Amino acid sequence: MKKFNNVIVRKPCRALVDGISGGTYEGKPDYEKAVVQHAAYREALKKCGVEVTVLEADERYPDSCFVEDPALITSKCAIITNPGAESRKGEEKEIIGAVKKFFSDDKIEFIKDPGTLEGGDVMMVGDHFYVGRSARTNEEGIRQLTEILAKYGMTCSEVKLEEVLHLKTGINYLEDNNMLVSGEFVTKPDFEKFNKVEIPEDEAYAANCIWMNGTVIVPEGYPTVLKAVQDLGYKTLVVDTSEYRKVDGGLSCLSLRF
Ligand code: CIR
Repeated sequence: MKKFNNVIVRKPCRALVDGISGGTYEGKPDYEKAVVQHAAYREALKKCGVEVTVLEADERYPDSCFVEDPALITSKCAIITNPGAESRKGEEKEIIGAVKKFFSDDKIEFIKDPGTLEGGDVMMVGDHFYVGRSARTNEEGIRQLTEILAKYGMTCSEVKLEEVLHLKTGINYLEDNNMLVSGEFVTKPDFEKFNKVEIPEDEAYAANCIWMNGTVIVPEGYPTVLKAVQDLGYKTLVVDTSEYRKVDGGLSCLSLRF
């Protein structure tokens, strides 16, 4: 079975209240609550048998706790991305140090201007990567990613996004051919071959669950999704992400898993 051994996270900063929000969810994050929720998230990850590397909060970047976006880590190489959102540009430089603890320089690749790409737009299914073309990830970013992956014997296909912020806002792979799908992804032909579990609209946020070594971490407050995941035979852990949701962040956004 596939196994993740490591996870990188970054603690939320006080500036999280100024994180980018598309306005889908009401309110501003409560920093103190976000801190408590982050600690619970780290504990849940540890229960799944991984070593958790914790980076300190970085007040210069309100969204910097969403470490999934400035890097993409595969089994063969790490790719430092180039965030498309103005206020997130620079986060990629701050993640390199942590990535270097796990990868030698010749296995660290970079997405460069004019290409932009955020890790939330990339979904790994074995050695194939689905990449969402979004407001954050452009054609050139996808071209560079495709070239990098090919160098390591891996493949990539583009998915056009119409409604969501990032690809993984609406679709997540749980291994074993199982995929959680919501909204625009329910009918996309790209994912026909998978066992798609359709997420009801009022629980769309919970399409962003994470598979961690046989256990699936599900956000708190989504009973239909929790039951659907349990019915697939997975052990589950529930983590409250209410403060991150206010700035469009989900469970996957908060970590790099490899
Ligand atoms: C942003 O808009 O960039 C953050 N407020 C949320 C990032 C969520 N990340 C993700 O989906 N991978």
